Amino acid sequence: MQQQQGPRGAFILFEGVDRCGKSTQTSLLAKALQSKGVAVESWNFPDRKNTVTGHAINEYLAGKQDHNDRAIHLLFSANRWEKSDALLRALHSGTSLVVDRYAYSGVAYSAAKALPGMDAAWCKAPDAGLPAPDLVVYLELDNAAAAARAGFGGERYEKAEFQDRVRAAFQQLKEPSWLVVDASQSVEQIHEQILAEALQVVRRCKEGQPIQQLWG
Ligand code: Z5A
Ligand code: MG
Repeated sequence: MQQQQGPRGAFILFEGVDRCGKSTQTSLLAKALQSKGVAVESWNFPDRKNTVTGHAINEYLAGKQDHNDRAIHLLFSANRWEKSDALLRALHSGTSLVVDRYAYSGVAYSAAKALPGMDAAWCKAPDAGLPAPDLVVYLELDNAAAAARAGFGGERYEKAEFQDRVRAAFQQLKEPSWLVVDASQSVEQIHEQILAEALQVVRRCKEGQPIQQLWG
């Protein structure tokens, strides 16, 4: 993987269980950074539209197509690898990326299935070497608060009991560097906490902080 020095954009990632507010905060942060003159794009994973794997993933999540559990895990990972060159190009061109879900969701949702031979170490392996985010914002929301939000859709993983296991899997993945935010606060309160940290990360990346690799 190409490693360049010099000014670059920042890779800021939102993770968390369903309905914790990732898409809401991704969009707010991208707009706020843009209004402060930062070149920024918002991305989300899985990319269901612009990739070879996206159609298969979409059919799987919609429950229209079944897949072997290891195979679908590898497809989600391949979906990230498919976008990794474009992701690096964007960062090196000076564009910051605000990203909704990435490899941590990949591990958490697959490990939550608790299948023999598919522990977190197995789940992490195919994503090793991907560009690592410069900041992971984890939106923490408990069961009761999540349940009070707009209802689940009809997708495969949108079941309360499964979401509990996903939450537990995220707890295992948490790293000390993550910005953990109480997602039961108001949209604006959450946004303000994240914006301050994001601006510092954007500054450090502009100063040439090197891009790391997962799970290095
Ligand atoms: N998946 C996987 O298995 N493996 C992988 O590698 C990857 C993903 C990358 C993708 O779903 C699915 O793929 C997901 C994981 C799996 N499976 N599930 N389940 P997605 O990301 O496309 O899901 P989504 O439709 O965007 O839903 P979400 O991510 O669960 O929601 P969210 O983005 O976190 O929340 P939101 O849409 O911003 O907000 C939800 C609602 O709450 C909405 O009505 C908001 O207006 C409201 N909201 C937001 N913030 C607040 C606050 N602060 N207070 C009150 N209400 C709020
Ligand atoms: Mg979302």
